[in-house]
Formats: sequence, structure tokens, C-alpha cells
Amino acid sequence: NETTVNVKIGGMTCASCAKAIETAVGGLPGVKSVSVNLATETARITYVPDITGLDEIRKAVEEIGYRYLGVG
Ligand code: 9UX
Repeated sequence: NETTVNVKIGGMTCASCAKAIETAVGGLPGVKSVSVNLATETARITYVPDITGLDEIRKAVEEIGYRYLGVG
């Protein structure tokens, strides 16, 4: 069982910012895939909800200095 969400991310300036988020969120247990779109400031994330969740994802984004702006 897995779910896919689109999360709005603030504070990204360059392509390396997007890559940093992909690495951080992608390294969380239970995250299957992450694709960050710098232009639209969104991350499309597929994860296993029994293993991780939006609170963990939010923490991973904030820990490396970006803003988690919610799903949608
Ligand atoms: Mo690019 Mo982002 O030089 O924090 S990595 S601005």
C-alpha cells in the first residue's frame, strides 16, 4: 500500500536545492520516490503510509532549511 502526494515547498532557489530535497526526503524509510519541480515549487512524493507520513516529510524538508507549505 502506498500513496502519492504533491507537497508545496518554499525557499528553493536553484536546481541543487531541488536535488537536496530529493535526497533528504528520498532517504526516509518508506519513501518510494520523490520528484521535485523547482519551477512549480512542488514535490511529488510516493510513500508507504504504514512506514512514514507527512510529519516525517515535513521534518526532513525543514531540517535542511526549506519550508513545508502543505499538501495540495
Ligand atoms: Mo543553489 Mo539552494 O546555489 O539552497 S543549493 S540556492
